[in-house]
Amino acid sequence: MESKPSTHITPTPGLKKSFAKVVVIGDSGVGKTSLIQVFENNKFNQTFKPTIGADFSNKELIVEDKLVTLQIWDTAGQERFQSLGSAFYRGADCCVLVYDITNPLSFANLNNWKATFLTKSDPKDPQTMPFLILGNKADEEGARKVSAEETQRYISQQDGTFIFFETSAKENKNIEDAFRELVKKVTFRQEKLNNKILQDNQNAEGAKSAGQAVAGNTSRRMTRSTKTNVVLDDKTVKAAQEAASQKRGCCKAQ
Ligand SMILES: Nc1nc2c(ncn2[C@@H]2O[C@H](COP(=O)(O)OP(=O)(O)OP(=O)(O)O)[C@@H](O)[C@H]2O)c(=O)[nH]1
Ligand SMILES: [Mg+2]
Repeated sequence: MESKPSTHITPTPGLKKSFAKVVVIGDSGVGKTSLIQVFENNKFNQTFKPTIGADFSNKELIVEDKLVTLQIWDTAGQERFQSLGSAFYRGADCCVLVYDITNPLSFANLNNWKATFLTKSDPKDPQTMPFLILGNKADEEGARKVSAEETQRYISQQDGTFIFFETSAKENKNIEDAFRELVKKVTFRQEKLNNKILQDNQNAEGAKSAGQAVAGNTSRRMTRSTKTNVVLDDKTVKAAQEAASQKRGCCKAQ
């Protein structure tokens, strides 16, 4: 595995920053490396040099009010490297699935790639994991074997978040647009997951404070929970009261 040079944007003051790990997978020869190189450096290479293991590089993009650093993992499509998977996939925020519109087998294999990705990356919330599907080599219209409708049909049968673009690394077609759409989905998901973590923490803190308050020293504890902005609903208070009374019951019995 090798790390490639990063492409940087000088940040404007006030711009929020975020980070996303992007894993690019698909059969060997579909154009994963080519798409990434065109996206990052606008360079297309006609010669096929299969990726060994995986490479990663950083690319910065400004999307809406955020400067997003994409850490893009370019993985090898060749079968002999598949046992290396987990380390590259772990912690991914999204997945780019690439097929070649002139190669039906590469399209048929998308489902296996997707399943492997979900198994190896083991995300917290697999249902909301964003997938970007790229039907590459769209410049080879005469040799097309997979229609856009077929891909749309495949997507309509899947659960989850899918974006689809036909791209050409050779003609630099749709690549940046596709990544921008992906970043929007990733950012949206990250915000939702962060809010959920925040909410869970607040609920836990709220239940803890309520339990302590009911167990004794009510006024001091309630002041503390007010300070941390914890809003206690009736259910939480009741659960805390029950927990506190059970604790007292247990202690009395001893
Ligand atoms: N016509 C055409 N050829 C392309 C396009 N993208 C890639 N290629 C060619 O397809 C071949 C394979 O491209 P790569 O990007 O190396 O494929 P890969 O998916 O990274 O393959 P592995 O690293 O083995 O997994 C190369 O010869 C590229 O020049 C495209 O959009 N159009
Ligand atoms: Mg490659």
